[in-house]
Amino acid sequence: MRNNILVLSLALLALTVFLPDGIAQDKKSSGKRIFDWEKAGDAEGWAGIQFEGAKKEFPFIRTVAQSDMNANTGKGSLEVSIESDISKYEAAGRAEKSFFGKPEDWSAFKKLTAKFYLTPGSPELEMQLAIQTGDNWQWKDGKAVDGKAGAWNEVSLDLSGVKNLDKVVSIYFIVRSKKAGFNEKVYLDNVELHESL
Ligand SMILES: [Ca+2]
Repeated sequence: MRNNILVLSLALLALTVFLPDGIAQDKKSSGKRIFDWEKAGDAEGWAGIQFEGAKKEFPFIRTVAQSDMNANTGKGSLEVSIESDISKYEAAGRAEKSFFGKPEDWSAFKKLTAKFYLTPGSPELEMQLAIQTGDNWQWKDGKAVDGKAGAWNEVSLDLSGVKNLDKVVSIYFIVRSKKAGFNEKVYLDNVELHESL
């Protein structure tokens, strides 16, 4: 019996020490992770802006792809490539994931968070999360956050008071430039839902 306990303790110790980073971080997280981009080549349904009409307002996202260049959790993230035109000062880019056809129920949650990485030397960029809910696709966006270059930053969206949260039809990651004219890659990772603010 004592031997069994010893073996079990050693096994648990080994697990704690040798657990891969991603799994260890899962244990520490307080939220429910909904996007992590850990599978090579899998953007998890995310894309650059899809609606032709909205492209006038959000013209800068060129490509969106899973990447192993930078990660906040695990080894992968979503690489969002942006190309800003000098003539479109303060316009924004938008990456998105549609749940249309299979809406998500987020009614148990109060906050949505995501981490984004700006490369060292990145121009000043501002990030914002947004969602659409219900049959009339009601738009709700969060507070815009100034990103710090060379660091992971957090952006969040307060879900309390959002109507039709049991029917989330889309989620958006918005990038806005305060300076015109640049080519840049921004990394998005660790998108989580939280039960408290
Ligand atoms: Ca990840």
